[in-house]
Amino acid sequence: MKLYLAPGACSLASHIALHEAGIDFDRVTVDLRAKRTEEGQDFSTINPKGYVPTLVLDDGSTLTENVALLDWIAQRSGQQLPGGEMGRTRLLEMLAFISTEVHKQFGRTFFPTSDAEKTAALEKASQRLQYLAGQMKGDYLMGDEMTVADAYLYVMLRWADSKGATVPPALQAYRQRLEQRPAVQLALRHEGLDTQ
Ligand SMILES: N[C@@H](CCC(=O)N[C@@H](CS)C(=O)NCC(=O)O)C(=O)O
Repeated sequence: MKLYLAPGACSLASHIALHEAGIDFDRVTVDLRAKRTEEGQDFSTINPKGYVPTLVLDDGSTLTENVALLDWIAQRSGQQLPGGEMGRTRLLEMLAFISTEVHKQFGRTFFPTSDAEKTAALEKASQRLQYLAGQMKGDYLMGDEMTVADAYLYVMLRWADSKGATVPPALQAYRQRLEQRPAVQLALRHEGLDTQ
């Protein structure tokens, strides 16, 4: 199995979740501007959408979209998902919120058409982080155990810091807790990142 990633990009969420799950995989770094892999391949031949994360499974099939990869990792490992009859549904609800309501706002700050657009996006992202801080159910977003949603939110918190969104104190402490985890440290090391 191969995970195509770019350092510090949203693919870091699946990278962390795969390590948390103890799943064996190879990593391939993609230059997102040139759309080439470190192996010299034209990335569009691997994922015509042109973005990471992309997971090529052992049967050669390709899986894309953060929500799908994170759900697949949770289902495959039977870990990092909340329990109970509604566990998976609640997980998908959380992943969809992070993807479409938080990630999307940060996406607008990477290539804003104006300062006003960037400010508006950061304001929305800050509001949504505030909402998530109020949703925390324990040490992690969905309870006392880490789920794949935490891996995704962790990446959003890194972006929030680098872009200047407001991160509530509860989420700052939560980020530090996540950074104590060996799987998070390993993924950061592999991507050449630190905890700042
Ligand atoms: N809808 C996709 C979006 C993924 C995405 O935004 N990936 C970014 C990195 S965080 C990317 O590869 N951008 C390069 C591009 O779109 O050309 C998902 O949720 O997986």
